[in-house]
Amino acid sequence: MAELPKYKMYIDGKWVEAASGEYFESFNPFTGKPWALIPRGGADDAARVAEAAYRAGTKGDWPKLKASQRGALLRKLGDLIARDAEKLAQTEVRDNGKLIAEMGAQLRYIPQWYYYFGGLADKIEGSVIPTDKPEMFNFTRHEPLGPCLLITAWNSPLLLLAYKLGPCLAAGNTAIVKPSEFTSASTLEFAKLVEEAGFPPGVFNVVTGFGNEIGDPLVIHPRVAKVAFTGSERTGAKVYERAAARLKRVTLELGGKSPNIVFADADLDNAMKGAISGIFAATGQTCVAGSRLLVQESIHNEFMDKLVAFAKTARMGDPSKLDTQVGPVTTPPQYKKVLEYIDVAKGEGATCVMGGGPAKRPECGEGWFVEPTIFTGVKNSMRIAQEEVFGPVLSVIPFKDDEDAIEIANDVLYGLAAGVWTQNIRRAMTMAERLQAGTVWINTYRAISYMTPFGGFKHSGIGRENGQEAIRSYMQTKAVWISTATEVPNPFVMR
Ligand code: TXE
Repeated sequence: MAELPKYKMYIDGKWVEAASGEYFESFNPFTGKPWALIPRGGADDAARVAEAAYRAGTKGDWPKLKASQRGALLRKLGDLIARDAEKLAQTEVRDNGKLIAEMGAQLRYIPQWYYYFGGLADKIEGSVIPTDKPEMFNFTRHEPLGPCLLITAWNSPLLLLAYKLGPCLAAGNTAIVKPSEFTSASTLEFAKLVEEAGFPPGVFNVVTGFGNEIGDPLVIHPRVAKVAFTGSERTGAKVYERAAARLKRVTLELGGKSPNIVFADADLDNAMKGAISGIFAATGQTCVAGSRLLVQESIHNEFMDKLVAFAKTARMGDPSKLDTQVGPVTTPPQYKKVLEYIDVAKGEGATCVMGGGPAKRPECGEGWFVEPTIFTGVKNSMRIAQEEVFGPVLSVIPFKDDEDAIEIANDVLYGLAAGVWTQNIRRAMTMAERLQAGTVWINTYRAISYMTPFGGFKHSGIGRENGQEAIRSYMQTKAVWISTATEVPNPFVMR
């Protein structure tokens, strides 16, 4: 068998192997076979990259750059991503099995993050405070935090990175990126573009490996000032705890169990497409998946007939083909988890009206495919209604009226997103106000933008990414006092 291509990590402007010299395999979810070798970083690599990122943030060219020069570098990086969007998208598809149609669109959109935050870099202004102290000039500066650890998940590696890296570098920090061990290749390809854009060495670094081997040593490393994390609730809580003990800044973007609510007065054809895009797009592997479909009782049967008929037409198969609609699940543990949840739902007494197991179709080859699955008769107290599956499994829960919908929708630990389908503006506005979620979509689903804050209520996370407020979470405020008095007054009394 031909030897697999070997990737290198990017530390301090150099392409390096792990200190151990070890590699691990990255798999293609469509073929189920390994296609690349990724360096297996560990504690020594963590120490090395943390020092490099600290050095680059305190000495050398980066801290000397003006904010507009940082912005120009980010915009140049945006241009390079636009140039190589297709190639990067193909790498992501090979690694995470998501559709080329979806990853291509994402990659063509990602440059906007670097243009937007590049533009924001030189618009971060402090203020002059008309202090009540006599003979005193008082102003504020907004300064970077230092090395930021950006930990990403496997579902959309470069998009999740853009959420973090744009504001991180615009604010003048340095970055250490730790992509998921399942999908490291696209971030390593991306590092080549950062190098080409001309960022000084050590400003942007990528290390690869497993969470407990290189992720944790970085989370607790004294040089790391902030951790920005996207992943599971469980790992997020661990990262939070480990970082809190060392008083680090943390932002967390975790999972969800988002309600997608269809009222009887909705345009039912549109609502049906919204339900599909909420759960079967990206094979359900998205943090905002509308995995709890709440349908008003009076239209339940009519709506379900429409939904099932449409869902049955979904084309499964090779994610690198443009007309494929449902691809494989990204990882073997995820495949196992999704199938286990299907069994849990059956055991709990939910009715499986579609799918309900592995997809053994010829077009699915040896890949990790699960049939698009729909359960009706789900009670909100069931595990299948409360826990994140992160796969193509939809739980349908009937509701009576507006109050009932709100109660069911909010009765969950998560609060990342919610969808509402109605033609009544008063109802839409009430829902927007009362749903406990960081994002509420009315008559649409899965819309995101670099301009719009994104993040979770409750267990879905801490802090917000995207939009102008994101940059503040990568900065700290310093107050500067300058005395214009000719004499220092009584030194024993506070001024
Ligand atoms: O996530 P993890 P996994 C959910 C989804 C899925 C589950 C598991 O429900 O089934 O998470 O996925 C790094 N210190 N989401 O196992 O473990 C790890 O290497 C520091 C929701 O991939 O949370 C990877 O880079 N880092 C999610 C990242 O954390 C550690 C998207 C995420 O891994 C670490 C993906 C440690 N101790 C999965 N342990 C979303 N919010 O969209 C692991 N990591």
